[in-house]
Amino acid sequence: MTILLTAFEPFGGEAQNASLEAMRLVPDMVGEMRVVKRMLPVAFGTSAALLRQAIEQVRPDAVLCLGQAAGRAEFTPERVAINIDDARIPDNAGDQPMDRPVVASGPPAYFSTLPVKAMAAAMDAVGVPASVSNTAGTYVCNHVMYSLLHELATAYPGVRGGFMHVPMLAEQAEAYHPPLPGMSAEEIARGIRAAIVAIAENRRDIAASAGREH
Ligand code: PCA
Repeated sequence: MTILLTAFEPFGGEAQNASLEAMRLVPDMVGEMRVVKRMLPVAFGTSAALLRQAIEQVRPDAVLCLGQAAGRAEFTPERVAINIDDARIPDNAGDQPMDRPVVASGPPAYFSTLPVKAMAAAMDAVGVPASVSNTAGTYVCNHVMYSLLHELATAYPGVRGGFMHVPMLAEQAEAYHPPLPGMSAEEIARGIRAAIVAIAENRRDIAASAGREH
């Protein structure tokens, strides 16, 4: 089995992106999964097209896109992507869409087709905190997740895909006042490895509660 793993370049004035630094530490084989890595730009205009090209070249069995979530203390496999681009800050190309659909004729939302609950449980089991998230935001990460799931649903039936946000690196997080939660790149890579194993081992998600009141 092959998994396409993507991470983002730095954005928002940061010199690093935790997803990219951690992805670099993930080995090319994780259990039975061959891991093919690609970096995506933090740009509404080009990120989805580059992801589509990568899927066409690699022909993976599953796709896991990674992004950094400043302020989150846990790994958060995302349950859902919504059909909206609404940017608080410009992307790296200077684009700042407001209430623009990701795909004009697309459905309002797509659910992840990765086993998000099994991924969270597997990460917890190796000692990295994780929980299922019900919002990927409305910035480039949600844009990429929605674009991915639309592409898989329309052109690659049977290929599973989804998105996971990871915490910031400790050195990035320390620069904030008050400091944000952070982890080492090694620890983030450990979580990503556990998530990949869970994807390989769980064709269907586990039955577990991951609900929230808000
Ligand atoms: N995080 C941003 C975009 C790139 C990244 O790593 C997001 O959550 O949308």
